[in-house]
Amino acid sequence: MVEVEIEIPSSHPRATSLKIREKLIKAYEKGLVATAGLIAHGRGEAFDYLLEERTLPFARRAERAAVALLLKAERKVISVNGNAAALCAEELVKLGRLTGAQLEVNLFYRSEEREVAIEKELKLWGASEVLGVGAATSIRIPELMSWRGKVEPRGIASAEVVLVPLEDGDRTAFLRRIGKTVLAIDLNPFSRTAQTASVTIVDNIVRAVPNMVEEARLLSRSPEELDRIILNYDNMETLGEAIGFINSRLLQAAQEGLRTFPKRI
Ligand code: PTJ
Repeated sequence: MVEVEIEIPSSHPRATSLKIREKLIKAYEKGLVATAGLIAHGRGEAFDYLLEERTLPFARRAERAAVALLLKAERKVISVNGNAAALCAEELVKLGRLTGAQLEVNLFYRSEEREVAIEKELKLWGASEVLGVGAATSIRIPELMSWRGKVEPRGIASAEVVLVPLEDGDRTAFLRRIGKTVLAIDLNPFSRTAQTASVTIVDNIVRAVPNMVEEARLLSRSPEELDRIILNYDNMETLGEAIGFINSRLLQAAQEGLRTFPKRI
């Protein structure tokens, strides 16, 4: 099927959201994104809509805590799937460089072609090494039924801290059970990933990762801050605030009528 490319004028009220969709579709056509990745994005969009499509204070706090944990850890990995590579490869590479974290391709819908396409994309943005590609993923975590169980010994298998941007359910709980600190980026605060991560960033990956890059620049200049940030962080509070925000937004809409909900439309 041949589809017509559309020009999105910046004056369009949904321009940012539409441009993100276009980016994802292009990456899908290049073989980076799984078909289900397009559906997953739609679920994320629905939550982002309720979160006013902006980084809320609880998300910024989680982003700062996640970066502090990355900076403190000796062995840390940023797990990269198709959607993450499509939406913020450049920023993920920067975050890896600033925090010393390795990048590892880890896919639910694994195929050699997608592994290589994602590796190529990350290298295009300056990654010197990308783990998790081809035969290097020699360890199979038996408790994880999906292809996500295929990991690299030098990477996720031995990391203390793993950042999982945009993820399906099982892996986070398992990684926590075996003692790893898991940092998740997930717009859905009800998801199993969000509920089981050590730090849950309820924010769109397209805002969260650039914010984390900014935090990494700031915090690497004040390492004495890291312990305090980590100690004061409470993930249950973050999840409570995220759900509370959605709840109050819906309540307001119910009380005042749809005219005020959402304000941007
Ligand atoms: O590339 P692969 O093969 O590893 O597959 C990746 C997908 C995303 C298809 C796979 O992990 C999957 O099926 O994920 P789920 O179960 O749909 O979960 C994705 C979660 O990410 C959902 O909770 C969404 O709300 C959330 N999400 C979607 N888009 C974004 C997001 N969170 C942050 N930023 C987004 N842009």
